[in-house]
Amino acid sequence: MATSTPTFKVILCGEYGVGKSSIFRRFIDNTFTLETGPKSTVGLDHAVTEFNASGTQIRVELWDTAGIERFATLSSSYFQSASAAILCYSTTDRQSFNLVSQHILDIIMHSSTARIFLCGNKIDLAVLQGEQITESDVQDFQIQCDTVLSGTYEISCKTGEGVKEMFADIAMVLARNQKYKFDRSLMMPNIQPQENDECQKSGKCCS
Ligand SMILES: Nc1nc2c(ncn2[C@@H]2O[C@H](COP(=O)(O)OP(=O)(O)O)[C@@H](O)[C@H]2O)c(=O)[nH]1
Ligand SMILES: [Mg+2]
Repeated sequence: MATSTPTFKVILCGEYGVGKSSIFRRFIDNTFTLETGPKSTVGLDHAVTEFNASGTQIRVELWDTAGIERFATLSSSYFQSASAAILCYSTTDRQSFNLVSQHILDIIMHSSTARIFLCGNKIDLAVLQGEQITESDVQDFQIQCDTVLSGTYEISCKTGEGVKEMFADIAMVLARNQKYKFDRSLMMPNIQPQENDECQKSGKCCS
């Protein structure tokens, strides 16, 4: 694995039980378990996978909360230098969707340059139980959030539907940022990063 391959830290956020560890498990080895809580924990707090996004090779380092959110608030180191956050809710749990805006505030407060991707999980259950969060709920929320969200997805960790596509799309957005930063540095090689330039320090771009 080439060490020059740019690495992006991506964190999983959202309420307990929405399926963050299940997304993490799909990311690691594309498996799924109906176990919950500590039993569903993979035993790692982060894992790395390489993506080829339209010819640009990048590494995504995905971080899971390991269930801490059930008992305590996440530490600021969890958010530190994150390039992106996958903010999850369950499509069958309205409360988890209602709390998304609170999580957005947390992410922005701790990691002002992280891109936020909204992910509705458990669409397989929505088919069986009737959808709690509809497409128009998500659209209304997107309008309220204006430019805060970089993407929205609906997935099922159980069936795997939409999971690979979501990661490929997030990798594409991150790779595009990287390419933009690289092109800009070629055009303006003499411009040095400012002391307080978060984007430059963390290797991210806020375009
Ligand atoms: N039916 C269904 N259950 C899911 C899905 N994703 C996760 N689960 C289940 O939801 C529960 C909580 O998932 P988990 O990944 O531990 O959530 P976390 O607390 O956010 O990490 C577990 O029992 C999972 O098996 C899904 O897409 N469909
Ligand atoms: Mg978990």
